[in-house]
Amino acid sequence: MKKEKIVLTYGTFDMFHVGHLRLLNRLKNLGNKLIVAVSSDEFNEIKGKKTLIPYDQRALIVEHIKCVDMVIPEHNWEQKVSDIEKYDVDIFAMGNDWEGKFDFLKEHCEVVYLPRTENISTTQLKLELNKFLDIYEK
Ligand code: C2G
Repeated sequence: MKKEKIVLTYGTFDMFHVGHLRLLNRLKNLGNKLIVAVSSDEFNEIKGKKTLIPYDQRALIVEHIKCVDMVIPEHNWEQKVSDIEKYDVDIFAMGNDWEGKFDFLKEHCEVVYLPRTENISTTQLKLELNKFLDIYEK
């Protein structure tokens, strides 16, 4: 029986948007099982990232994306090697804003960085929302 090709990625996925979706779809196409580690609220504090949407809702949305097979929590920077071993991961992959940052994982599995989707980010969405509120909700 041919082993499934398992892909693993990590992220906050706050205010889920098409940049996240396009990444996850491309990641799934690298193999045939996609595991997504969603950053916990506590870990986002450590990352210095303020999230709008709490972990349980961010994880639930990602879990229901068609190309996602499993969601696990991301609690810290250090869990990646044990996750790769625990889930028998073949490919660790991230958007290329992380280019090179996780090359140390190459001794455990393939490491792939894919181009980010241009002109969309959670930060940009927040800025646009503020402009929208200023104009229409004053
Ligand atoms: N992404 C993308 N295109 C965008 C925005 C994000 O491809 N326009 C990708 C990022 O490159 C990342 C993933 O979507 O691979 C999730 O992005 P974030 O939620 O911003 O995750 P991040 O804060 O980078 O957390 O241990 C790794 C960290 O948890 C990654």
